[in-house]
Amino acid sequence: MDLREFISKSEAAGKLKRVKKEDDWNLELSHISKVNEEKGGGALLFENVKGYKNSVLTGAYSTPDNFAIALGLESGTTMCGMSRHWMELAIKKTYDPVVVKDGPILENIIERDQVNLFDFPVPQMYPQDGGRFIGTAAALVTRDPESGWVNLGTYRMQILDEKSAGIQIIKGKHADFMMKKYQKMGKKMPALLMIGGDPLGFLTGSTLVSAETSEYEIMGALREAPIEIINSEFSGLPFMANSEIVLEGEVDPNPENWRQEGPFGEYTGYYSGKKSDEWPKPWLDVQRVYHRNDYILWSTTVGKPITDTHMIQSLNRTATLWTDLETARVPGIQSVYIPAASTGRFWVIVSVKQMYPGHPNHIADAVFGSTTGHYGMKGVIVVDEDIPADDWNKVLWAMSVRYDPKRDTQIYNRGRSTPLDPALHHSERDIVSRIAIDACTPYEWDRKPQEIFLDEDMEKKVRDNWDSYGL
Ligand SMILES: Cc1cc2nc3c(=O)[nH]c(=O)nc-3n(C[C@H](O)[C@H](O)[C@H](O)COP(=O)(O)O)c2cc1C
Ligand SMILES: [Mn+2]
Repeated sequence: MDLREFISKSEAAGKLKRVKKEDDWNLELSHISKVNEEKGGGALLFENVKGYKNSVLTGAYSTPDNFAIALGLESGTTMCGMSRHWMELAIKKTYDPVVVKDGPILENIIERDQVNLFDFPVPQMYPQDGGRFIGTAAALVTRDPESGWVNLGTYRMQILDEKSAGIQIIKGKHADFMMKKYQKMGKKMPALLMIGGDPLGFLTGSTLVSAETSEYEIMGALREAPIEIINSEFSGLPFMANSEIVLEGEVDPNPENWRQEGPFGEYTGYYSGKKSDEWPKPWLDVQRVYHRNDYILWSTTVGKPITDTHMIQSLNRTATLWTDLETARVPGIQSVYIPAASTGRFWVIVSVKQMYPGHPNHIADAVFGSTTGHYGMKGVIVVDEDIPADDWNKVLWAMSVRYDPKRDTQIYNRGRSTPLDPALHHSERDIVSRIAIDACTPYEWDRKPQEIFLDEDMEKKVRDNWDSYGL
C-alpha cells in the first residue's frame, strides 16, 4: 500500500475529506485539522494551500477506521482489537525488506544547490512554535555503523533554513545510540527523512520496537510481506520505493555544532523547547531531495489530546507493550490498553485472569520492565478478566469496589522519563515515579464478595420478549 491507496480507500469509506477552499499554511491548516479532529475526525487532504501547488494530508490516523484501512482490517475494529492483531502478527513472523532498483520516489531528484525546504507546503501549527515542522508524520532512517541495523524513528524536525532541519532525538532513542557511535568514530551520521510510502512507515517509525530490530521488519510483519526499498546511491540508506518525499543528508553528532530548534506545541498539550527547558538539537544537513510527481506532504495534528498523534501512540504502544508481555510469557493477559486520552503513553490498563497470589503485581512489574512500559509510563491499572481494558466505566467500577488504596498501591520511585513531561520541573525531567494500582479482587481470599448476576433464564426470557413490553 502507498499513501495514495490509503487516501483513496479512506475517502471511499467516508474517512477522508478534501479541503478545496484556499487556506494558509500559517496556522489555518493546522487549526482546521485540530477542529476537525474535535468534531470526530477523519483525514483531511488540503488541495489548495496558499502559495503552493502540492497537497497536504493531516489527521490520517484520527479515527480507528483509518487505522483499520492502513492495516487491512474491517471497519469498526476497536483500537484494542487492532493492537491485539498487531501483537499476534509481530510474534508470528517478521519479513526483511526487499531491495528494488526503481520506484516512483525516483521521479524527481533535486541536488543540493537547488534544495529549498521552504518549497514544501509545511504548516506552522501553533502560534508560539519556533517555525515550520517538516518532519512529523515521517520517519528518520539511520544505520548503526557497527551492526548495520537500520532504524526508523519519528522525531520532530523543524526547518531551520533552506537546507537544514533540526531534529529532536531524545536521549536513549535509537538514532541517539547510533549518533553517539558516529561521534566516537569522528564521523557524520548519514540520515534521511522519509515521508509517505506505506502508511505503516509512520505508524512503525513512532513505535517502541526493540533495539537491533528494524521497523521495516515490523512493517513486513504487519503486511505479511516484505517492504520494497531502494538503497540510496548517495548514502546507502534504504527508503521505501513508493515514498512521497525523501530528504537525504548528514547529521553532525558533535553537540558543539548543534542548533536551537523549537518551541513546538507538543502532544502533552504544552510547548516544549521554550527558553526555560531548551537544549540544542542536531540537524539534518540536506544534500539531496527526492519526490514523486505531485507529491503529497503528510503532517500530523498535535497539541492537546485527542489528535492523531495520541491515537497513533495509543495503538502502537498498546501493541508493543502487549507484544513485550506475551514474549516475556507473562500468563493470563486478556487485554491491554493505553488510552489516547492519556496522550497515548502515560497510563495503561491491563486485564488479567488471575492464576496465583500477586499475579497483578507480576503484571505491573513486567509492564514497567518492558521496552514500551519502562519509558515515561506513570501508571498501570490491573483489572480482573471480566473487565475489558478499554472499558473505562468498568475500570472505574473495579477501582471503586475491588481496590484498597493502601493495600493495592505501589509507588516506584525512579523510572525513565521523557523530557517533554510538563508535570516535572523543567530542570529535573530525566526521572519520574510510577504507580501500580491493583484493582483486582485478591486471588488468595478465602471468601470473596458475592457479585450480582442476573438470573440467566429470566434474563433470556426478558430479552426474547423485549418487544412485547412496549418499551
Ligand atoms: C507525531 C510524533 C512525533 C514524535 N516526536 C518525537 C521527537 O521529536 N523526539 C523523539 O525522541 N520522539 C518522538 N516521538 C516518539 C518516537 O517516535 C518513539 O519514541 C519511537 O520509538 C522512536 O523510534 P526509536 O524507538 O527507533 O528511537 C514522536 C512520536 C510521534 C507519534
Ligand atoms: Mn527503533
